[in-house]
Parts: sequence; C-alpha cells; structure tokens
Amino acid sequence: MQPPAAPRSGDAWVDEELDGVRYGLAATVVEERISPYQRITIIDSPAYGKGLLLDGCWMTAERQERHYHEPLVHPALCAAASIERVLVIGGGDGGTARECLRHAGVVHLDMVEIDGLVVELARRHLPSLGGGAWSDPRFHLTVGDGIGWAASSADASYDVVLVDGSDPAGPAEGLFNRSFFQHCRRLLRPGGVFATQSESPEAFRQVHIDTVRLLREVFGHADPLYGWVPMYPSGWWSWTFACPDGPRYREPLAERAAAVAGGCAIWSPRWQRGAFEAVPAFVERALAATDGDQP
Ligand code: SPD
Repeated sequence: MQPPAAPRSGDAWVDEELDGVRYGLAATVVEERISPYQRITIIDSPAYGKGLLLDGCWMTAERQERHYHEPLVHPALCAAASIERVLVIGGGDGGTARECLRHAGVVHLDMVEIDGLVVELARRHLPSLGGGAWSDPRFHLTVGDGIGWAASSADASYDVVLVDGSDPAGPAEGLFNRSFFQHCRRLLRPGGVFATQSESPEAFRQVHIDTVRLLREVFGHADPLYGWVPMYPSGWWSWTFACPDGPRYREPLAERAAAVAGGCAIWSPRWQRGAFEAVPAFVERALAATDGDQP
C-alpha cells in the first residue's frame, strides 16, 4: 500500500464532523447528487484517491477500502461450514461483494442495496471497488430494502449473511435492531456465520456495545473484532461476527484462508487472531456486566 500523498493546490477540505471533531481529506468534489435516501458525494483526494460519502459521512476510498472490506468478509467466509450462498445487505460500492467472490466456494451471492444511485456512482467513479464482481455470473444485485429482503427470505437460505451498511441513522437505522438480527439468524443454514460492521468503540461507544450485546442475545455467540479505517470517526473501527452454534468465526479454515490471504493487504489469519483479542478493557467490562458478572 502507498503512503498518503500531499494536498494539491485547488483541493479544499472535505470533512465528516461528529461530536465536535472533524475527520477530513484535502480533496475535490467530483459529483454530488441527492437520491430519495441521502446525499451522495464523490471526491478525489491525493491521499486516498476517489472516495464516497453518504450524508457527509465517509464510506470508502480507493486506497483505504481494504482496511474495511477485508475484515468484514474473510473471518466469515473462512469460517462458515459452507459458503455456497451468501447474502450482502448494503455494500453498494461493491467492495464487500468483490472480496466475497474471491472465495471459489461461493456459488450465488445476493446483494441487496437500497440506493441504486450509490451503485451507479460507485460503478462510474470507483470501478476498482467492485472490480470484477459487477460482471461475475455468481453476483445478483437487487436494488431494494435489505430489511424487507431478510424478513421475506426463507429459513436457512444462506450460509453467510454480511451487513455492510452505514451508521444507524436514516436508511441504515433498521440494520441495528433486534427484529432484523432475528431474521438474519433465521436465514442462516447450520454452520452459517453472520457479520456486520459494528461502529467505532471510541466515536460510537454506546452503539458499539449495544450492538455486540444484542447480537449475543440473538445469536448466542458473538464477538467483536477491532481494526482501523483511518478516514472513519476516530479511525478505530469494529466488525462483529455471530453464529448460533458456537464461535466458529474465530479461527479461519486453513485451506480457505490460504487461497485468499496472498491477495489481502490487511487481513491474515494472524491479524484476525490479534484483532479478536484486541477488545478494549472498557468494552470487556461492559459486556461482562451484561453477562451477569461483576464489571
Ligand atoms: N461510519 C461509516 C460506516 C460505514 C460502513 N459501511 C461502509 C461501506 C463500505 N462498503
């Protein structure tokens, strides 16, 4: 991976502002559109290339997206008993689908993204995100409501369910609630694995803790994994993995891991083991208190 480059003359600061802190890049706005769901902004920055914001919040950028997509995808795809049928809810830039389809065992991937304009702009301006996924015959895109899709899909219809949504406000709010998670559990086949981005333990502390707690209640087993997405609020990020029949997501199957690890910039089996262990003490205490132990 290249180190970030210096600002160009003519670039302005493009910032996400949260609770009195700014997270910004020197960049030029390439295109901005209002969809029925949100404001979609495409920028170009010397540091991280072209990037995407939704309602002023950073989603992804060409030279930073691997920090986010690899940790969401590979612990789940390297652990589920089978990976024939995968569901991605959200993920309109295509990065999550691209990483899933690097696994040869995936036969059918449904991606359900609510905002067709995000897909259109990502394909036009950020083609490396989805890469070959958009034309892969295993890939099936539905522009529609992922929450409704989960509610109406048959029991035990997927091996892996991944949620790649934005923060819990606007169209993504319903991706953090009990009934949605209950449907995701219902969709899993035996040995199936669920994963979702679970916000920052620093910038979205309570949302993060509440999400891990709720997933433990709904699935029986759930664990957060910690990494870094430098452009996101605080830079410190998490993804939470859940499975009804035990924490099988913690240890990747060697053969599947070996097939994808060489093409990864961030994820490796060793990185994953450390990332599951890197639970901050305040989160560990909060979760232990929930489980009935002393904090
Ligand atoms: N605060 C940003 C959370 C965004 C998570 N989804 C990013 C989409 C990348 N595919």
